[in-house]
Amino acid sequence: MATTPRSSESTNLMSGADIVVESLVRHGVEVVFAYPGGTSMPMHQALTRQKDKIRTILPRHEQGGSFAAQGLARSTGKPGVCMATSGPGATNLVTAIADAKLDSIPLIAITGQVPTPVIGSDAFQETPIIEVCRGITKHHYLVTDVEDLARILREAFHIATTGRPGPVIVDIPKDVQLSQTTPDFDAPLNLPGYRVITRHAQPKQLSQVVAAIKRAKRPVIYAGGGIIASGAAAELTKFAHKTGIPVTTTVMGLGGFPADDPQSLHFLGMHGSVYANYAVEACDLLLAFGVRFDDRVTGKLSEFAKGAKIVHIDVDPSEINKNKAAHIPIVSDIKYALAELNKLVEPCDGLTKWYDQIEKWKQANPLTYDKNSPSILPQYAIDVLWRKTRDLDPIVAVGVGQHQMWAAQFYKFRSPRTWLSSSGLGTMGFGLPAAMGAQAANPGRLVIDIDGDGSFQMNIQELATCFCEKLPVKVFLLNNQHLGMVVQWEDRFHAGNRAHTYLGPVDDPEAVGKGDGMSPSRRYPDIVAIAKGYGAGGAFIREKADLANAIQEMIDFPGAYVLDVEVPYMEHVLPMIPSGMTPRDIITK
Ligand SMILES: Cc1ncc(C[n+]2csc(CCOP(=O)(O)OP(=O)(O)O)c2C)c(N)n1
Ligand SMILES: [Mg+2]
Repeated sequence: MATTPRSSESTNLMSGADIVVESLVRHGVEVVFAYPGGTSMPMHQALTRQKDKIRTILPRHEQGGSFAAQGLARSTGKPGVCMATSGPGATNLVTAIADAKLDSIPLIAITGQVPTPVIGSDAFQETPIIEVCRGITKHHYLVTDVEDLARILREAFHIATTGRPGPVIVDIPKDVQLSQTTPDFDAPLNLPGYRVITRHAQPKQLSQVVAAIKRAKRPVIYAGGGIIASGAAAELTKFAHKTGIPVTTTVMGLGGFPADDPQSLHFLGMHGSVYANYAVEACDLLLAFGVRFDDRVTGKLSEFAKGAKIVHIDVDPSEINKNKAAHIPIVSDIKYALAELNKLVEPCDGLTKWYDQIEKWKQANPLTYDKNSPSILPQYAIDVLWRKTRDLDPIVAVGVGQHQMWAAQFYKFRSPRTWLSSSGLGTMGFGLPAAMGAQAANPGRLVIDIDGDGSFQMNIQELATCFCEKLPVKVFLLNNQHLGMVVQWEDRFHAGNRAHTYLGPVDDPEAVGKGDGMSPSRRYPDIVAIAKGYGAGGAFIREKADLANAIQEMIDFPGAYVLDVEVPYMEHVLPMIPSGMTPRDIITK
């Protein structure tokens, strides 16, 4: 098919850099997060030529840009695109690429590389980024010929977005960006080893599932990120309502089933609800949909759902029987499988006893906290935030740590793609840039980053991007002045010995565990001053009575805003099943 010339009026010749940008346009990319440097400048120049079609956002750190691309991808389901220069620019993308791999997020990372004649010579800003990323990408390319470029970018989008999604890195030497050719944007894909046979559950397999459901007395649905990735939340909800089977989700699956639905058991695993973990332990049928039996979910694998028949449906065949053998293994897109099952299943009868048991567990061990605490407990803060914002349909991003788990417990997510969490890799610093990317992709929507002070400070520089790019992200900072999650492990497993988990000056008593457990007398750093320095709004609160109004002010503020909430640091995320243990070892106090 003929292509539109961009670099030259009289011929179809285009530079490699223009081919890259034109490919992005043709794949429907509207926003890229790109930080320039010597070897990527031609692509930035090309981006300016298509600025009416693609918004280029300059993050303040490549890691921020790559997590912003993830925020876009996670909130929309479309592939996120980030770009960096060679060497340090490229290595700054590595964490977000690894993160996207573990959470199956479609991410296209485009890097500049030193010119092909000097590759391998330790040239200035040369790193073999493809070698670095080999084990953490779904696929990777070093483009050595401009003739391949248009096809490779097609392949990159195809691979990132089909089957089980994931990150693809495309490394493009500067001379390839500058070379000219007549591109064929419709060149056939050359992927002999990658065939997306649309994987569909077979009728025979589905009837096995239906039969298993009929026989079950204590069934549980264990639903994961696959539900979100395949857009199957509606099918899952219909399936659960039709059969009456209770649903627990993974952290990645939050929003895949409404948390305020009476059939919801909330999330399971290390910090999941007691009743979800007990239900999975006691169930006789485990319907594992779009999950990977991660160790944070299973604890001691051999004990996990020990007495249950396991149905495992996943699009990625390598997940089947990886950690846990399935009695009915099915390789299928979960949306398709659920839609087909919904035609076949009937209401399960005889679940009354099972629900009575679950209700007893719920009554005995609800997700709760000390409502009489004089200070703002982080759980309370999230509970109030949820009540004040739930009808505004916000997107919520989080950092990693206690605040993340409390957000998962107390913000009751109702719909997919409203919860953005670095789950598999657990990357601190994810929250603010992910929120920023979600905001860029969802203008006008309320986007909140529920963050911890440690995590927030890992990508705090993105406040500048939020201000300069007019992305009115709201940071709800649960500031305990500590690396709270590590403090919790110190308390539980190391007799409370503080080992570099206090975020204030080393001569403060808290640095050696001599604080009062509430809040250090001087707070560090001055978060509101930093926020204002970046041009954002900000306020500090420590009184319960001020919380609701402060949240309202945050929402009403026209731009980016940081609400610095003082929370005590002695609070632990409960329940907790210590690593490698079972629901019988659950800690609830
Ligand atoms: C990049 C990175 N470094 C270290 C860790 C280990 N880690 C997990 S949670 C945590 C503490 C997080 O502190 P903060 O963001 O303040 O959250 P809090 O637990 O206090 O709510 C640390 C250090 C991590 N997950 N990611
Ligand atoms: Mg903290």
